[in-house]
Amino acid sequence: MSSFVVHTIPGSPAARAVMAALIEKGTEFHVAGLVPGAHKMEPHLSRHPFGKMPVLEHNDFTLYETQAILRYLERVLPSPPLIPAEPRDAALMDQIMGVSDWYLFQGVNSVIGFHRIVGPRVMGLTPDEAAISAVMPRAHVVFGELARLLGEKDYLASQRVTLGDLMVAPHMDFLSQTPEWTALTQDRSNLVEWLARMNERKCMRLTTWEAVAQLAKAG
Ligand SMILES: N[C@@H](CCC(=O)N[C@@H](CS)C(=O)NCC(=O)O)C(=O)O
Repeated sequence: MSSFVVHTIPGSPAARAVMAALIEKGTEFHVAGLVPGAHKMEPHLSRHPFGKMPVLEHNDFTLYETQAILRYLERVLPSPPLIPAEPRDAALMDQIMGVSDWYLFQGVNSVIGFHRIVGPRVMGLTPDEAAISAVMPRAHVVFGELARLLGEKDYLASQRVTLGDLMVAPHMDFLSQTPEWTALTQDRSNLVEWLARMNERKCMRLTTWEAVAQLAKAG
């Protein structure tokens, strides 16, 4: 029987994208929960030499890097499709996945999400307001571009949900819980509506931090 295992610390937006894809595909999976710090030690380093999450195990196959995992899931679980058939929509989805990795995650959510949510919740840290302020100009560029790409559509790359939405939504859900969200979404109400649309989907409802913590406990 086919089995999917996601290795992660609960709360990881990247792991949430992978679990969301599995849920969109209607496929069962297990969460192998890591405690903070365990991702920098064996046995996790043998799964992921860079000490990050998520890692997907599918039977005897182990894979890391969120984009690679998402595209692998699309190949082994083609239905329902999460990559548009139309070449330009597919290219826009790829572009959005790149924006998510390089601009939304790195330098925006890695700073705001860390200082506002992960640091205080996991490490008892106080938010570094100067670090947050410093990334706000970049965050506005990212939000402006995502709002432009979304336009009047229901989803970021096409009228149907794609891997691009599944990568971006977990980061945006983090940011929506911070005081910076109001300024970042001012005059970008399409992004607020899109996130509400995403958060109504089962794939987001079943992968909140708390829900994943429960799944990790259940093994
Ligand atoms: N490029 C990697 C990035 C993975 C990544 O940075 N994951 C975060 C959680 S969302 C992580 O492992 N953070 C812990 C750390 O960097 O020590 C991917 O797409 O999978």
